[in-house]
Amino acid sequence: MEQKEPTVVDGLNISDHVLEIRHQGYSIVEDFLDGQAVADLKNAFNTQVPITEMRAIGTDTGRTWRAHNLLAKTRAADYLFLDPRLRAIVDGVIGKRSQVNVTTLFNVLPGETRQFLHQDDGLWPIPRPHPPFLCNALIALDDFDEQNGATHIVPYSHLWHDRSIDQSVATVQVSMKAGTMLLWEGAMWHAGGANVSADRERMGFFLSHGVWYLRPQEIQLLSIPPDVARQMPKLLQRLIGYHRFGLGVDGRDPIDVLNDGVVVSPDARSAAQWRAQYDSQRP
Ligand SMILES: O=C(O)CCC(=O)C(=O)O
Repeated sequence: MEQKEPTVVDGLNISDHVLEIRHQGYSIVEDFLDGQAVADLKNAFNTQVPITEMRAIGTDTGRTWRAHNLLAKTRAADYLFLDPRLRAIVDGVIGKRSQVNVTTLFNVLPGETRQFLHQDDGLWPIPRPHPPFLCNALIALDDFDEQNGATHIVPYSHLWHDRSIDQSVATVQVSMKAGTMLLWEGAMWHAGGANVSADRERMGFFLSHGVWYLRPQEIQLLSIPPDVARQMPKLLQRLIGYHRFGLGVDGRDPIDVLNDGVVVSPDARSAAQWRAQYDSQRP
């Protein structure tokens, strides 16, 4: 059988990562960001982004700070969504024309407890088995290790369509250096770990993509005001939901409508006007 050439983007073997995600549920891209990029993101997040305490997914200590809806709050991360390596992996896992599902910055402080194991695709009531429809990426902005609560994952569990999880199942904790990206298929069971370190925070940037035809968890079209969306590069506008689909907005490309605010087709006229035109053209 003829071997297909692997897809390589900016030196990264995309085919390998896509196959790993399909096969074992996750994959790890080392050195996805360099030290300067990590420092810039941390600085932007520490100074620009309003944070809330998260009490959910089995934790109620308030020791996790979270900011969602990041694309409404900072421009510092736009380029990550456009990164050709990330785009190629997402395309390979869930297909082309995906959209942003969730954007989250989190910082897990010492004293935080472990989350319960959960599947991110469980929010959509779609019977299993189903094709993968979420591709998640988590970029470490601090070194993650067992002390500060590195993410727990259950490899291969994205294929467990016929059983619910036993919360005491064996997990793997993903230790990774700042700048590394962990990717996983939305059906894989995972959980944030307990931060038992004395004084080490664990900051991460979570970007989740979904297929373009399901409602994203964060309604990007509402969460990001049009004034903000207008400043974005066109590809990012498509990714937050201004994608071409069916009739668009009265037949127009949603990006044209974002730019000019015209929601009624310029060709549209009342039936009386159309009738008058037909009548005037009648021989
Ligand atoms: O803390 C982590 O590493 C993962 C967090 C997570 O899965 C979540 O908050 O849904």
